[in-house]
Amino acid sequence: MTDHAADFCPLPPSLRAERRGAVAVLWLHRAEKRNALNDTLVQGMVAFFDSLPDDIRAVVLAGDGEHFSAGLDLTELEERDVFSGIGHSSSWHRAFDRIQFGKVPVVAVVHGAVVGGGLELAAAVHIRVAERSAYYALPEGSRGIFVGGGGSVRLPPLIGVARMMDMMLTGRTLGAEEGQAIGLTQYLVDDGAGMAKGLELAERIAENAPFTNFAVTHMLPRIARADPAAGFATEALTAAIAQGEKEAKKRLKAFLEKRAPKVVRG
Ligand code: 1HE
Repeated sequence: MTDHAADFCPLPPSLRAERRGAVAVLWLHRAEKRNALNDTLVQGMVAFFDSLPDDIRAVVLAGDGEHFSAGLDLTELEERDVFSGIGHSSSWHRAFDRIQFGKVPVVAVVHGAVVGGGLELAAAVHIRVAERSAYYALPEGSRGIFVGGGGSVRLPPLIGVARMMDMMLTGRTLGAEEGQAIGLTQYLVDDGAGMAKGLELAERIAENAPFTNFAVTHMLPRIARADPAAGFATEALTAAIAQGEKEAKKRLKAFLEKRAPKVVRG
């Protein structure tokens, strides 16, 4: 891959970005510390997602080395008073929110250890691709801490409260096949094939109408959590706005004039 770091904002050495057409690839680039997430790295991700060039339509997030991420950098787990502890956890919430509710859809490619804050990070993206080496754990229990990167909000809808309790209380790890079977990941590929799959998906996503991608990533999760009456009303408004977009009219016309591809079984 060619390095086009100049396309993006300055990043800390623990992050590395590349452009592939309309897709940006962001690498956690701290393999010597198993991509442990320190504050500099987390704030670097905020800067990256906030300043994406307008022509970037999707992002792939991956980890260098043998593991996606070892989670919170435990060397930064200094003694904090309650108030600054809340501030620290909130800073992760804000950072991961920028990914989940950012400008474009994000695909994570995970492999090796996807643990603690690394799993919380993976839970904040829109599509997860796992290589067979991936395994998931929440070692916070054994470290005497608690999830603080939004895991208790984002993981239960993906894997269920009971499974999350089991992982946190007993240290149980899930393998890549288990993660795929329970819907934590959407794609499972052989080791080494994750980036190609992630790029293929991101390139497909980048072709969608930008408003549809916005509606799917920003509106759908909120509608899904709303009470049904508010959900139906919000869905109707979102649908009406989407169909009023020039891009939708162009795409519908192309289909009706037999210029657009049919839906075929993949
Ligand atoms: C680290 C970290 C880290 C590795 N913080 N430095 N996360 C954990 O409890 C997971 C802790 N890490 C591990 O269990 C293992 O490192 C791995 C299974 C991920 C990888 O094992 P391995 O054998 O490939 O690597 P290693 O020899 O254990 O680690 C290599 C180096 O990375 C070593 O540093 P070195 O200077 O001795 O070479 C490790 O100290 C360093 N390293 N993981 C800091 N996490 C917002 S709340 C979220 C709460 C959490 O995320 S809790 C979960 C924390």
